[in-house]
Amino acid sequence: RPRVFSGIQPTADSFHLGNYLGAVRHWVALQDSHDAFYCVVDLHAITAGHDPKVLHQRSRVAAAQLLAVGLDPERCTLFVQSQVPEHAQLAWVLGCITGFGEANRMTQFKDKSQKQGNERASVGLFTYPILQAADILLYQANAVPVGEDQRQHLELSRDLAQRFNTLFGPTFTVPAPHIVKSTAKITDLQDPTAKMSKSSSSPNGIVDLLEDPARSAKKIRSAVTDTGREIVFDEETKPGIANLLTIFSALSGRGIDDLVAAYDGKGYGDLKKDLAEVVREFVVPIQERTRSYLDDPAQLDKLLADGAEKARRVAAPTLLKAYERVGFFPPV
Ligand code: AQP
Repeated sequence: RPRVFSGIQPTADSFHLGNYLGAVRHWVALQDSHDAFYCVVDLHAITAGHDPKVLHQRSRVAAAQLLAVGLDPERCTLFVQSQVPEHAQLAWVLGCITGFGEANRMTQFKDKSQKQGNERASVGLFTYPILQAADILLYQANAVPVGEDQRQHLELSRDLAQRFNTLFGPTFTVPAPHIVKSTAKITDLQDPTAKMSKSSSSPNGIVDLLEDPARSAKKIRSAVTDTGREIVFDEETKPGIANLLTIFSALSGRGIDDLVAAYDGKGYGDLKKDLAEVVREFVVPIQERTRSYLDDPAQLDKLLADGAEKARRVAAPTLLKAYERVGFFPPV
């Protein structure tokens, strides 16, 4: 079976609809057709400053949410990145074949470092995409389900795989992005031209999976739309309505055309009210399941440790091969 790998950062108390619709929903779907490895990337989560206790808890909550939305440890390998040391080990090697200018062209680094102030941005934030390449290449992944914002990082992973293979001999599978266009960029409810983002959206721009659905309803009601009245799907002229229709369609399984026809003659208020209800129905069971996983942290930690052991069975031989290729001694 082809292999997939993807990761998500435990940088907030909850995932948002962008994370779910852009990426995690596809992780769930790919479990049956692929040999799937999914990771809570806590090494990535410390690149912009963090509180250790908060990070630890967020990693657990992230894992619990992934299980709650449908990842099944019997059908995929779910683990926390820091329990598999090979990620950091391979990242060093890949960093040494990455050009400084090449890394400097990553737009996510430019955006995030600008926001933090260039002097304060960490070297870890700069090398983040190299660690991400290591994450993917360690598992010889054929495909990587992510949102549109990760396309450039994926391109770097491909370049590094090809470069390593050329320099030192065939070692890594060259991974392809798996980006599902219709939901690849869920936008901020308050700024429908920007992506919904844990770190840069305002709280009112994000719908979190674990928040009170009454709160989500309020945010959806106050989502920025245009001054028109007609419900049509047009990302250029009506990005706010297009975003609400995209979310509605993805969560309900109804086609966009079907929704547009159903709301013919109705107003934005009706659409928003019904979408809030769809969101509520979707998140309530997820919240219940998340809570039940978190009720037994020992069991959850055990499940993650088992996942890490399974992951290492693939990661360790890949690292060994890469070490041999570059002339290192094997890990003892
Ligand atoms: N708005 C989005 N639409 C579609 N997909 C999205 N993803 C994130 N935002 C959207 C996808 O979610 C996966 C996990 O994201 P991440 O935790 O690695 O961080 P990110 O991509 O940087 O997402 P955020 O929410 O913007 O977090 P911060 O602000 O912490 O950086 C990825 O596959 C991503 O594409």
